[in-house]
Amino acid sequence: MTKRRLPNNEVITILEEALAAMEIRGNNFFEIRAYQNAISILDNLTVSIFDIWENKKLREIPGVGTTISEHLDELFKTGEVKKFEALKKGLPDGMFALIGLRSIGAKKAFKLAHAFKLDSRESAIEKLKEVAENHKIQTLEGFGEKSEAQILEAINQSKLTKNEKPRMLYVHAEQVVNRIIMYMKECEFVEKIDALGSYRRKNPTVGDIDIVVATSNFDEVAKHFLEFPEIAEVLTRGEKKVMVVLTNDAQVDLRLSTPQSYGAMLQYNTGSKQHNILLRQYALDKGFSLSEYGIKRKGMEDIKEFATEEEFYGFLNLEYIPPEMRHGSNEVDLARQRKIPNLIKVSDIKGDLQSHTIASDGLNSLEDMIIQAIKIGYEYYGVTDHAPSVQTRGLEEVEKIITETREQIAILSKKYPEIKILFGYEVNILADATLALPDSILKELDFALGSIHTAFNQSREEITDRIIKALENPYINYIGHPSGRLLNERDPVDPDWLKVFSACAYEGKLMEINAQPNRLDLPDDLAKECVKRAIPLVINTDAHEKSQMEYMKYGVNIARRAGIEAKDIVNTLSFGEFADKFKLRLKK
Ligand code: DGT
Ligand code: CA
Ligand code: CA
Ligand code: ZN
Repeated sequence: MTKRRLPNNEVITILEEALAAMEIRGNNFFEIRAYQNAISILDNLTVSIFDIWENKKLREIPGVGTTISEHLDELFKTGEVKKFEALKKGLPDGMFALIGLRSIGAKKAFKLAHAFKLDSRESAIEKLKEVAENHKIQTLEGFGEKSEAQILEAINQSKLTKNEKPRMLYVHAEQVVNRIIMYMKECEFVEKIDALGSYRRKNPTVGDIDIVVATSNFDEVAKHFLEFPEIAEVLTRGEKKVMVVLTNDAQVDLRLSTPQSYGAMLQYNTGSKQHNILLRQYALDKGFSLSEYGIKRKGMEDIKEFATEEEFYGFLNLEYIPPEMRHGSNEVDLARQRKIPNLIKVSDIKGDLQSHTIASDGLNSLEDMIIQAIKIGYEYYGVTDHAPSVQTRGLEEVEKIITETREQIAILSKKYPEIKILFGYEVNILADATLALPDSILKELDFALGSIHTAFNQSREEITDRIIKALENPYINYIGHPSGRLLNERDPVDPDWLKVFSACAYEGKLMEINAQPNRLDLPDDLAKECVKRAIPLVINTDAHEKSQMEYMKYGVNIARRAGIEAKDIVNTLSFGEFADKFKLRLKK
């Protein structure tokens, strides 16, 4: 086989299958754990694992030891890993299609695939569904009626949520969650209520909405929930759990908990699944087993309950881990060492450095935007309309627009002395890697950002070159929405991020976290890479109308998911320090 640039998800699948095979073969406990850790960490990367390998930096990733990095080396060089192939040899192929299903681990997948001769990945789930519906699973040794029902539910659920429906944007989930919570609070038996899962972890997109209620009257709360006017279909109704689909097609899982064990319920259902796996391993080493009801000492009957999550983590001798950090990467280690970062908050933000007005494609006047920035309490505000085109308007005309905007800003600065108004432009990085404005114009501005808005499907080399050339221009302060992704619409561009970030650090430039809910760009893992390299970040709303200046919180969510503190974000600094780090060129 020839060398091929494997995408991360394929690398993860290969490792996951090897891990499953090891579990069946009964490999040594420490080896299995090392794989689980490595998978968990690699699964959180957007930076290409292949690129890291090519740059000989695999060993620098925490959790990737010598053995695993050697196997990856073999994988990238030859297209396969001999040891993995040997491990999988003789195992029914269909089992590998089953391990993604909820509640099915490697051992169950193997038993099922073996018993029902699931030899092909393609048909394994379909066939399993058939035997479950014909009640053949419950007759298998080690399986019962209950696990058969669970398997069927897992199959149906994986179809409902993961394959057929697009994931909701976080903002849309937020609106649904707010309506549900408001409605549920009308019921007197609801003592506490929270939305958990990916929503609580502030994932940019949400599959289904998980709601948990603390109550002493399960029955009344479930009844009240079933009368929620937006319900279109009830999928299941159990004593402690109700699953429904709403008229807008969102699936909602409601779980009920006693107030005294609410903390464990919160913890379990917040996830992520990978975080729970790591936490369970950590607890196991201390002789504890975890569940949604509490913590048990191994071998004992008594369960210790926790009303709050803080107590739950505290009992395990861990610092509290904010939900946004529960990726299943190194957060349990950090909590053990009491090194959980003090995550940035939206109230730390002192200015917004990307926004548009009626001068380009925005809906409000510059003055309206400034008034909004003052209302929010900002110390500084940067207006960054799309730069007027020199090609269509001519140089002289563009000069004139800049002079007029300057005059307008001077007047508004006098009128609103409580805020510093900064003049920038969003400048297109063209397909040939040049900028849409000449340097003679760019240098008239207080600052500028370079953005890619066209030719997204160029080759990796071309995209890399475009971003780096923009960073090399002395008048560009930062790159706007660097990956260009539009959630559910357009994939991110795929430059060599390691090269891009090296150039960014070398030039002393910044990267943006764009807070538009369908962008959230840089994504959290790339933002984390920047902080590692001491590249300052700026979080901007890219508001196209004044109400969108409230989007800042969505950008802050991404920074929190990246484990970022206020000090790493330039627009948390007071104006003097900000101007310095942002390399503002104040023109009068
Ligand atoms: P989503 O809905 O696809 O956006 O992602 P989540 O994280 O909300 O996943 P979901 O709704 O399937 O489950 C909610 C949480 O419940 C999840 O984050 C962790 C926990 N959980 C779900 N399935 C499992 C599992 O098989 N094992 C463990 N340990 N925890 C699970
Ligand atoms: Ca969910
Ligand atoms: Ca769920
Ligand atoms: Zn833009």
